[in-house]
Amino acid sequence: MTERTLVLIKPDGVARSLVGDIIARIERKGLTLVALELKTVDDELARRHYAEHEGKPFFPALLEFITSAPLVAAVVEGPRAVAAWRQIAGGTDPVEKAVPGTIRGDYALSTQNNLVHGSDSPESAEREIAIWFPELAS
Ligand code: IDP
Repeated sequence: MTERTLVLIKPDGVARSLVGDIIARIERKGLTLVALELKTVDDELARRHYAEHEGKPFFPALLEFITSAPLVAAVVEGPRAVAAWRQIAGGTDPVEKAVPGTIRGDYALSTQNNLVHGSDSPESAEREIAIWFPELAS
C-alpha cells in the first residue's frame, strides 16, 4: 500500500548545499517525489508544525532555527514511505542514535541542526502535509 510522508531539508541542509545529495538518497531508495518547494517559513507555520514540542526547553531555539533561512519542503510517496524516510534520515541525535550510512549519521553533529525532518507516523504525515501542502490534503 502506498503511503505519503513529509520531508523537510532544514535550513542547515540548504546552507550546506546538501539538497541534491539528500534528494538523491530519497530517489535511490525508490521513493517518489510528489511535491517539492524551497521556502522560508514564518513563526506561525513553524509553531503549528512543531506543536507537540511546545513547552520543551529546546522549543524556542528550534523555532528560531527553522525560521532562520530557506528550507526545502517535500512530499514523497511509496510503500511504507514514513518508515523508509525515517530509516534514511537516521535517529534524532546524529551521534548517539543515527548510524553511519544515514543522512544524519553521515553529515550531522548537532541534535538541533540535524539536517532533515520526517513525519513519525502516517497520522502525523497527514497532519503535516495538510500544513505544508494544503492542496495535497486528503
Ligand atoms: P525527529 O526530528 O527525529 O522526529 P523529534 O523528537 O520530533 O525528532 O524532535 C524534532 C526536532 O527538534 C529534532 O529533529 C531536532 O531538530 C529538535 N530537537 C529534538 N530534541 C532536541 C534536543 O534535545 N535538543 C535540541 N534540539 C532537539
